[in-house]
Amino acid sequence: MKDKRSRLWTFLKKSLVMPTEDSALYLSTPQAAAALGVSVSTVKRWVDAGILPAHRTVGGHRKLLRSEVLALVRQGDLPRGDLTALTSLATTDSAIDLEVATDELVTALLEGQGTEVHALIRRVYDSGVAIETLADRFIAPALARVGHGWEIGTIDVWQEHRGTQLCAAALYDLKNDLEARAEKNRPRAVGAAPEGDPYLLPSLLAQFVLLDAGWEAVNLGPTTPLPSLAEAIRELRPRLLWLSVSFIADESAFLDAYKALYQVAQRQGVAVAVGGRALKEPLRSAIPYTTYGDGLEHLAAFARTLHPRPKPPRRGRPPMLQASGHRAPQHAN
Ligand code: B12
Repeated sequence: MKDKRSRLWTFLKKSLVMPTEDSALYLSTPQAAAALGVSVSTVKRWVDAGILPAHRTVGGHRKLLRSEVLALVRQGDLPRGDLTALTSLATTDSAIDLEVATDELVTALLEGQGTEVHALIRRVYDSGVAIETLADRFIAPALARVGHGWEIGTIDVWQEHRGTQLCAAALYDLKNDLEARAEKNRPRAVGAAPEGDPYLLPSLLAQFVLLDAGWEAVNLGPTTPLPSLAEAIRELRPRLLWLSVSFIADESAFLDAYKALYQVAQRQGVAVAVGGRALKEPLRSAIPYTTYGDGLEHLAAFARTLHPRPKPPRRGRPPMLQASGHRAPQHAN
């Protein structure tokens, strides 16, 4: 236990330490070139053209704010090279080991350590891990282990509730980052978990995956009556509906309500993405849908086919500029 704690603290100290030196905040042009997988002269050209925000040292060298470059890479506006150069601890640390991070998250969730949960989730996100990977390979496996604790009787239901709330609070903090990069005229998605399904995180994470993929994503959350979700489709006119189903109280009532909802979606040309632990065979083959996924990586891939992100600029050639000096958004809708 002591060993686990000390590993947790080493991990967290790295996350919580505020960088005081320039080297922790800024990238040199060779570091930025390695991170983006382009040549140093390309980085310099992009800086001079205003594509990459940069600052000058007293000696006149270009230096780039690490967090700004990371934000641009996340937006899909720049190529990805070796992303470890972009993490705030890149000078001393290598890429995140998701298995180690998951162990630490389980400990923090079971002990109810909100600050640690927050720091761990933030650190994984800041390392450049995609939201869908964070969901499928970090949060979901950590909670599966919390659920196992309940199954074997080492924890109680209140600890499951507390763990869920701690994850949700940390995730809401990332939402501001995702919303800050929202583009005008992005397509809309609406989603929820059905009536009687109390699970908060699956639908919340589906929303975040879609926000990160450039959608306006409206999450109606747990226990949403399906006729009301149909009303929301009529009113909000989304291009995509997601339904996350973790618990079904009455299967035949669910089937009837779901089929009515699907008809509304179909009439309005809305794609329907479904998933969640309760949609197992044979139920899944009894329902119509546009796409089904075991995980949110599948939802992200599907969302990208409906609304592709802009292509990264070709190596060595800067993209088109707006009058402001920033890259013109290339979304069609
Ligand atoms: C937290 C929790 C609860 C909390 C929920 C709190 C809340 N507000 O959310 C509470 C305490 C209410 C609860 C209650 C119960 N729970 Co519970 N719970 C969990 C726990 C620990 C975590 C669930 C979670 O949030 N996971 C995180 C999400 C992100 O992961 P996920 O659900 O796997 O979702 C992934 C995929 O399904 C998919 N996905 C999900 N939605 C969508 C949507 C789309 C479009 C796509 C493409 C993909 C997709 O991607 C996600 C990310 O990878 C799980 C353990 C586990 N293995 O998950 C047990 C678990 C689900 N619960 C279980 C049980 C038995 C119960 C109870 C019956 C008993 C109890 N524990 O009190 C009740 C039933 C209540 C009810 N009416 O359903 C069992 C279910 C066993 C089974 N055979 O199904 C589990 C597996 C625990 C266990 N190991 O036994 N639970």
